[in-house]
Amino acid sequence: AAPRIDVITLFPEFIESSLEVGVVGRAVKRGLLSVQSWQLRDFAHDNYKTIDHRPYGGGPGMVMLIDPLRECLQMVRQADPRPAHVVYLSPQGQPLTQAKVRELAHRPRLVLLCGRYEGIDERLLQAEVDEEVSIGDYVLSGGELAAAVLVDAVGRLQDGALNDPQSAVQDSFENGVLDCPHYTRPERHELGDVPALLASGDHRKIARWRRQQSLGRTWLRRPDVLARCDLSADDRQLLAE
Ligand code: 6GU
Repeated sequence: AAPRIDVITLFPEFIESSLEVGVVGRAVKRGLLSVQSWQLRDFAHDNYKTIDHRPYGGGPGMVMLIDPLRECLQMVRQADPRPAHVVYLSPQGQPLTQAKVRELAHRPRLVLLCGRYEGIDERLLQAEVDEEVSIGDYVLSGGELAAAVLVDAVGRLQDGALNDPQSAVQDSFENGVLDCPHYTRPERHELGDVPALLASGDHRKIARWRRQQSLGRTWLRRPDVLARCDLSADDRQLLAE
């Protein structure tokens, strides 16, 4: 069966609308990936559909209640017999990287918990969440955008999602460094010419040039990424040129 992602959220339309378009929308339509969203409010216990309350200890904002989330998760788990890997999207999580995306893309079942307000009662997180993930060092008003990011990054890696599977291998970060520059027609333009080497047909030289460009712009733009990369002797030579 295709991998399945369940998203627990107060804004299911948000997740659903992002699946109507693009590479991942097509992957879902082709049945390569199944994505289901769940309205947390449906699991509230009162007529007001309460899913949050004021924090113990005082302070601003609201905290999401344990029980609606727990009952929702129970239904989500029951909807498919495969064991679920539960991810909570929050700025306190581990940073999402392409390596993490690849790892999550191999899981048959993901459940994404989207928080709003100040967060979720810590006891629910301790009991039910396998890992906490952040999409970067800035604050969003809720986890939905982060969940959509994760669904997209994981979805495009599913077998058959990309028209050319080679394109996933070429991406920035897939080989540890940033992607090289790209050019298309026309070869000569008011804004500049395409580097002659790319039109030469010399595939060895082209591959070398691209690798050099990748390394060079990683050095300039993301020295942090380059520092964590183990470069070959050839790579070091290319960087030095
Ligand atoms: Cl996963 N959630 C929220 N609310 N803000 C974020 C985030 C997640 N990742 C970065 N900022």
